[in-house]
Amino acid sequence: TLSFNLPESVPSSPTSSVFSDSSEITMSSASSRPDSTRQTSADVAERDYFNENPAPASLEKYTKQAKEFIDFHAAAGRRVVLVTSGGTTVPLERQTVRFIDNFSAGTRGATSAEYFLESGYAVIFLHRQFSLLPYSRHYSHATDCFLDFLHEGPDGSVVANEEYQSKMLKVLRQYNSAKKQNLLLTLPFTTINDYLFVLRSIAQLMRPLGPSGLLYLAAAVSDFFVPPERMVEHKIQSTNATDSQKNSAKENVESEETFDNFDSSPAVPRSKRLIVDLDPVPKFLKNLVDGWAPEGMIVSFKLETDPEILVHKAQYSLDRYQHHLVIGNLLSTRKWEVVFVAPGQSDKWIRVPRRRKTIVGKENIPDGGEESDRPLNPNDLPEGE
Ligand code: PAZ
Repeated sequence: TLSFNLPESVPSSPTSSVFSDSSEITMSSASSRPDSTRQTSADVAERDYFNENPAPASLEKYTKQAKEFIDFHAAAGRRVVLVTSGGTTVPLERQTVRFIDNFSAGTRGATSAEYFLESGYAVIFLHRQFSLLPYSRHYSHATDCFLDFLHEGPDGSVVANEEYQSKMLKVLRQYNSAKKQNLLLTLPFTTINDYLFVLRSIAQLMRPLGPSGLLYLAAAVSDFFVPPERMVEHKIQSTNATDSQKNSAKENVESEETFDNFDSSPAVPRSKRLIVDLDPVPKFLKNLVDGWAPEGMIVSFKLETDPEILVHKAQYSLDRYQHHLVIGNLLSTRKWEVVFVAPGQSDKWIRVPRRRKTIVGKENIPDGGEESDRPLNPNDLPEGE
């Protein structure tokens, strides 16, 4: 998680610096926006995707909640950040029994949201349902069960265990303070489709905020999905037990005919395998930068597993989408180090010692963190995480 050193007031010009001294990265509004009347391939992809895929049932409700939240904080001159967090699912069936998922627990997003609140932002937390949430994250996944933090007091009340009390009180106060001031709006999603619809809607609502609206895209978003025309209604079957009921003998062919040597498991007839055919999810970062929130400050994340390609991919993303900052991280070291890749800046690695558990900004580094121009070797890390 990164904590930003922020200016006291909402910036009035489209250029503002939200990073501290040597971590400073100047964020300026993307300069060369395309002519708004011209239809680009990104516009066509957007139109097609949002026409062909069903809007989630919650879209209207979330849009209304987000609008009220944004209007409320804009009127108070407060900066607003949209933090996206957690993984998106890719359903394989309309009545979904099976889906593809990814590793993300929402640690980055939930922790970052706390730092943004501490820095004076109002936070819209668009997160994967049941992933980590700001404040409760300290307890929800920290032991086998949150009840391990509690015991019964002599008078029959529920009491926090002695060793957790001071930290729990601090976290509880921060949480209550955020709630009381209406500074945190949490909106859950599950599928990639829910995520994209709500992201677009909120990003568009943030447009009037200009550069005091920050989009911090930490969610692990699927690159592939099953398009609606190829998605089956019911649970995919693994046997032909229902074929005779459903079909004539013609369709009830489950035989060696469909056997092939298509891949490395020819011992299993193709008809018995589940072959999943996915389309690419359109890359909507371009649409977000150019159309949904063109004056907003946009920070995206790039996750890789191969250290050799991380910075290149982050740079590629920045060149392609022309936004303000890409934060790169490797799966194996993401809790201890990240790299900042920003226009006109040299790449900057920020890391903390493993025991610290979060990546923070420079102010918080002195107890052991450091900055450098090269990544850690994941093999050098101590055992543990
Ligand atoms: O949720 P988490 O803390 O386990 O992981 C965070 C993260 C690695 C998903 C995030 O830092 C990130 O890189 N998000 C973008 C992933 C992507 O390239 O799509």
